Amino acid sequence: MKIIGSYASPYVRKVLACMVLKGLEDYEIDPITPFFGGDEFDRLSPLRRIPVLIDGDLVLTDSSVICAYLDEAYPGHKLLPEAPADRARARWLEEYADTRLGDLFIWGLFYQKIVRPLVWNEPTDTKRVNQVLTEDLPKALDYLEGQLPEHGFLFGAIGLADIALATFFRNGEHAGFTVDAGRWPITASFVARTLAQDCFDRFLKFEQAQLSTNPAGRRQALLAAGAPLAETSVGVREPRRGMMRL
Ligand SMILES: N[C@@H](CCC(=O)N[C@@H](CS)C(=O)NCC(=O)O)C(=O)O
Repeated sequence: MKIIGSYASPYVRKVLACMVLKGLEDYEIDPITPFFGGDEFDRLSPLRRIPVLIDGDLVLTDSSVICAYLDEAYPGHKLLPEAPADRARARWLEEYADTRLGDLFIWGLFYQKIVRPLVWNEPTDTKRVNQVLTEDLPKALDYLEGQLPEHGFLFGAIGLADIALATFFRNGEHAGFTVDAGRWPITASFVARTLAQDCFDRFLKFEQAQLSTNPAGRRQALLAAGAPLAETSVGVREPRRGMMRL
């Protein structure tokens, strides 16, 4: 199996964590950021987004589609609970995470504080960051505080919904955000517990190698950290704008 996408992406991390739970550990990765994808990336990922999963002849994009495929195509740990109402709730929380937490943590914080200055040489939109930190994220955390379990995971054993939610908080951490445990104790402990699981923890060293190096030194740093890098890449040197947003 091949994954295209950076270890620093929450959606890539979600897929990799699900692969660990399914016991699918034999993979190679082309850890590009979407803005550095070339023409071949365009062909594989029509929305110019990561992750892409290549499994034999099958090429899939979108983390939710990929995780659903992995759960249906491969045996082992079930990513979704059995009961229809639980399955529906798990899918909703995955959708809430991908859409709303993605908007806040990725476009509102991580993109503003890390990608804009580094990739585009543009200043952080501090007004947007402040709006996220003071109004939008607190509202999302109020909602999660009423949804998450005080102990353990959402539906018994750890699964897709837990992973889909927790992954965004890792990007929050990379952008300097931590949950205020005094105000949102259930969410803070859920996030800490979930991110401490091996299916997340094992990738942290690759994320750090990815984020602490410039493009010239990145491949070497990732190899030194033990990342199973693909021999070839669909990456290019000059960044290209995505098609979904500016
Ligand atoms: N719904 C997609 C979202 C993927 C996504 O937005 N990935 C980001 C990287 S974290 C990306 O590729 N952004 C580039 C863009 O939207 O132009 C999924 O779940 O895979």
